[in-house]
Amino acid sequence: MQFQRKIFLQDVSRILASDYATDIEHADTRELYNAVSKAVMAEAFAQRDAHPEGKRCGYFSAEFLMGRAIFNNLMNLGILEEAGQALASVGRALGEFEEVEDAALGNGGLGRLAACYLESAATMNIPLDGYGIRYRYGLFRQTFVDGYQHEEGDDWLSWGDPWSVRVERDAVEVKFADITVRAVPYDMPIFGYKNGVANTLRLWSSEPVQAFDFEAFNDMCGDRKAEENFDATKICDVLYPNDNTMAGKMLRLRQQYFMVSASLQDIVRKHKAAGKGLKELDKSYCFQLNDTHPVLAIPELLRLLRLEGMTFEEAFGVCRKIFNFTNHTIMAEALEKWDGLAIADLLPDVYEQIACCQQRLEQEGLDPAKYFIVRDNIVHMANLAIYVSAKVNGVAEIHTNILKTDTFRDWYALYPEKFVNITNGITPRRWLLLNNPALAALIDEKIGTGWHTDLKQISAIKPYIADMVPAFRAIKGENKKKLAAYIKEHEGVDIPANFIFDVQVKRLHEYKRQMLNALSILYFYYGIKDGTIKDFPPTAFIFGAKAAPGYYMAKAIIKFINEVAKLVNSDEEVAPYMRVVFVQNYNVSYAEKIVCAADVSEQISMAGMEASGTSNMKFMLNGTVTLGTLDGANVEICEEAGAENNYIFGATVDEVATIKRYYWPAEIIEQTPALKRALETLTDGTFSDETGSLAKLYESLTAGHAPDRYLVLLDFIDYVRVKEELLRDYGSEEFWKKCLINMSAAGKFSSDRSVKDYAELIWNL
Ligand code: 26W
Repeated sequence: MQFQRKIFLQDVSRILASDYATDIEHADTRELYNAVSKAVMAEAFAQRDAHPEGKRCGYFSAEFLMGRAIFNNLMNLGILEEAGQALASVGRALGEFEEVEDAALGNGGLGRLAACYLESAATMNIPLDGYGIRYRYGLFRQTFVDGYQHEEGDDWLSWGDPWSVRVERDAVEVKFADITVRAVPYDMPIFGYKNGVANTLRLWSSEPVQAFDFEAFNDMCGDRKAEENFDATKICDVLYPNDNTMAGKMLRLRQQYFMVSASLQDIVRKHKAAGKGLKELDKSYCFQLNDTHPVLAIPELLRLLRLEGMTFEEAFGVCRKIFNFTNHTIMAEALEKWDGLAIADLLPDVYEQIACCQQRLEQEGLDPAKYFIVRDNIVHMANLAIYVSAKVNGVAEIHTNILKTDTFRDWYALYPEKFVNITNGITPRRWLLLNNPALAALIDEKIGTGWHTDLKQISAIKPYIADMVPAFRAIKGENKKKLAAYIKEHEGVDIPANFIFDVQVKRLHEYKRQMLNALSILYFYYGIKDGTIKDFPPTAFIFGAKAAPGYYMAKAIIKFINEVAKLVNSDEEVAPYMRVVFVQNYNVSYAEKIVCAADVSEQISMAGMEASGTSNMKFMLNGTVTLGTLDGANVEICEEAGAENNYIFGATVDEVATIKRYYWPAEIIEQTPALKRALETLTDGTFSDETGSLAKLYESLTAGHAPDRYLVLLDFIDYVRVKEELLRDYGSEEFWKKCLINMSAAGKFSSDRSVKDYAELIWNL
């Protein structure tokens, strides 16, 4: 984008005057943020390139975890420096916008992946648009009170939403059995990196069909209308904070239908208005279903096409060409199943299409024990998606293999050609250029800038690795100082910047095994205290994670780690060796600060459980070694960078399968006194916990008919062995080279590569 300082400042001043009755000198941060953003939006619109004709893909997702837009947008428009200088020239600073709230319309990996894909598609000039929900409140804000997680509403719109445009003319009505609501789209441009491309993220907001009915309100019997108003806006009120667990709530079903119905009605209407026939809809569009959350799109499109006069078979044929399905987890509790009666009650016409799909499946004469969409009145959304989709994909090689051989093995036997793997990726713009400009500049200096949009080129850094170590260390050191200062300010904990930064940041889940990390910390702590561990390399153990508000064990683990932190950080004897901090409200913006400052990337899920992981890729790209299991994309990270340059431990997927059959952790505990000691802190009064949640945690690991579901205790010994080896390697020339080898081998994990794979293998764009 062309940038002229004078015009830019004039635009900002004019918006400040018209919208806020203020000027650059007096505007508060929020006012200035809105004015700057709107000025850039208007200019980007004025300078936009013509929209390319041709087939487009719609990425249907209940979540888009966009984070903060302003810095990324200025960067991608190529005006980050200029805008910063312009503001500085009038006594303001871009840095002020560090306060701006993230758009956290997603939970974790699945939502952030959608955001990376939109950015990469725009940068690769692939016509991909996102479709989702404009939640009034995003993922909750997390604080800790006495070590327990507290949740508050995430009022992200209080900062304004200058990057979205409300498109009144595209509003549609969405009908439920009991109520009709109006869906109004808000379009957010997704700018490609310095290429003039803007794709769209279209987020739907629900509103009452009629404007407020004052007469009905005055007339006290007007209850029905009042209720309608209430229900309509409620649909988009808040993002469900569950990650990996299905809750069969009617409101969630409404959200899912609302989003896909609005998107498809809009698309069908536009297609018809362009004078094209609906039998050719798949020539103009294809849709990617981001997990099962948007799978109601299938029966909804069937319904819409039949309303237009197509037969079921004709409509089914279109759907089978147009839809594709991505699975993001194999956890049984995450696979969505809806009560058929609930769907039939709320959406009778949609349910009818689901029933027709089931009937069609039955007519194929397949084994009904293996192939069903509706069984015992339960609708299995993944089965519906697989049956009707053209392509089904997993998100890392190991994950796709598990889908083929286990989770969906019967479907794979039936449709082997449907299943493909597309390994996840991350955008190197946000996750290196933006969050780690000094390291990016160092790479540019050695190999030029081609890697910005072709990450494979980063391998050209290999010959320079030995020379780069001092500069790399200096950059990492600076990033660590900044993070330490930020943590001091926000968490009140002192982290010496010369300590090793050992980091585990991701959603809190038992399968991700934050507990394993926590127990190892106690093991080191007591080892240092009783002298069995000598010269422990000074390490700061850093955690960040939100727990779903209803996930009891996850919240207990947060409490436990906060208690461990309190114990360690208040012990002067171990102060030279360790610190522990659990940062509050971990989000995209916090991740940007953490990822560039980490020395160790903890990716320690039980093998087979983490579909891919994407933070593992972010750390790798920023020159961090992985301490991890052979799970998800860790496997491919080792293939690319060499297992010898990472720290791998624990049972493999095959071992997990055999061990689980006879697993009994009591023996392990008895044979490992140091582990026993760490575990007993959960019950022996070391920590205060009036809720009894720590005792429950102890129970889940040691008691019941299936203790320690995720093999924390089984992998413990190997984990601490490899972890100690890593910490003792730290600081050697060899160690720094490992960091840089990982960075140089991260090419595969660009989401540019992922979206190109989708475009080629699935979307045929
Ligand atoms: C119905 C409730 C629910 C909500 C979210 C079920 C499942 C989910 C997601 C599938 C959870 C998720 O984010 N999965 C993660 O997806 C990432 C992107 O593919 C992967 O990298 C992670 O390994 C996977 O856990």
